Amino acid sequence: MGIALGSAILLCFGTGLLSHWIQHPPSWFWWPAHPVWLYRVTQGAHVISGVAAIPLLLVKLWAVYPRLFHRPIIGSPLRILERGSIAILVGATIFQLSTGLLNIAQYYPWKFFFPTAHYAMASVAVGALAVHLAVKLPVIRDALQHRLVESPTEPPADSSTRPHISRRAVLTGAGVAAVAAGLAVAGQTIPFLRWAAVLAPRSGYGPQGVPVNRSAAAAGVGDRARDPEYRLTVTIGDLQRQFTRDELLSLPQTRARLPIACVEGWSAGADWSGVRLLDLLAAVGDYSGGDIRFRSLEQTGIYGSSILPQRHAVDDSTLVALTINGETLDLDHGYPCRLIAPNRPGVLQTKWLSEIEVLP
Ligand SMILES: Nc1nc2c(c(=O)[nH]1)N[C@H]1C(S)=C(S)[C@@H](COP(=O)(O)O)O[C@H]1N2
Ligand SMILES: [Mo]
Repeated sequence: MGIALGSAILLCFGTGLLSHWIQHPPSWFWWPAHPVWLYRVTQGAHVISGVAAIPLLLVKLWAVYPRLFHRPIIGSPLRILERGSIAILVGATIFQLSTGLLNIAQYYPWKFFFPTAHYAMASVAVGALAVHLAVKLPVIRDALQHRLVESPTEPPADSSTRPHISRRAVLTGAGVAAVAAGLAVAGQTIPFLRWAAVLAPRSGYGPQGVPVNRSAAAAGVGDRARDPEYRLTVTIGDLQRQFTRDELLSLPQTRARLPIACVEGWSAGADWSGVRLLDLLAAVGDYSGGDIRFRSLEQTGIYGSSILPQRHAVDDSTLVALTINGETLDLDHGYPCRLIAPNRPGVLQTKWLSEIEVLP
């Protein structure tokens, strides 16, 4: 159980850290534009491993909870360290898995900012896990070296008050539950498993075959997005130019097949067309490199702007998209135009663009 749970938690931690770095890149961090589906896979793995860890954690807690009442309750410093780290590990893990589950259901019954709290608590959980593994190393080594034998006639003393269930039954049950839980969300990332995605709120189809994260009405941009006076402002240093949607359509159009991969785990591929970012910049002035800021008509909220690293900006498939799956972009998908770039988290694919600016 420990190995299965630990593997799920470490996979979840690693992919979560990666997603955090992509969204808040440290100076040393490097994330490629290709393959375009990589973030889709890592973030899908993040959510699937997190959800699969829930039944594993429950079974593990069920298996060990009688030890909570072992004497002495406090004991030696080593024992305090052992039990203290388990308390922190269990608390932090329950926090991570339950808030993560509520987040993918888009239900936020709390006051704190989810990404910050989830990121901070991940360090606590993994730190406590490291202490726990260090303290238990002798037990783990022993358990892995010796084949454990079932002894249905002689249940261990501390389980005498509980019905005896064979190890095999517990492990099989936990495995089935973990696979079922994983399957229940996997369909939002893996198309042929969509039928099984009963726990995946975004696995259904939205307009033009792609789910919608935040609608134009929710973002309060409907009127300005449809306004005939709409302009997209593009700035490179001292140079600035404004484009109507028709002017964008009159520039050379480029097509790209790219997924939207939401941090919440759902993803969907789509055929996009619009103006290649490099072509748009060339219509304004000389782009000599640098990161690029995209601002939305949506001015409130943290998803109203995003920064695109130069590596993605120069990629041929990075578009200011005007169509999706052969149709004019739906208002909810970002009409009049939106950013779509390869191998990026959905939160950074800014919709309802109003300004694009090359940063110094
Ligand atoms: N302006 C703006 N752009 C946004 C968002 C938003 O809330 N506001 N949500 C982002 C998120 S979290 C995702 S997953 C994608 C989803 O794009 P879609 O709704 O077209 O599928 O849009 C991104 N772009
Ligand atoms: Mo998202």
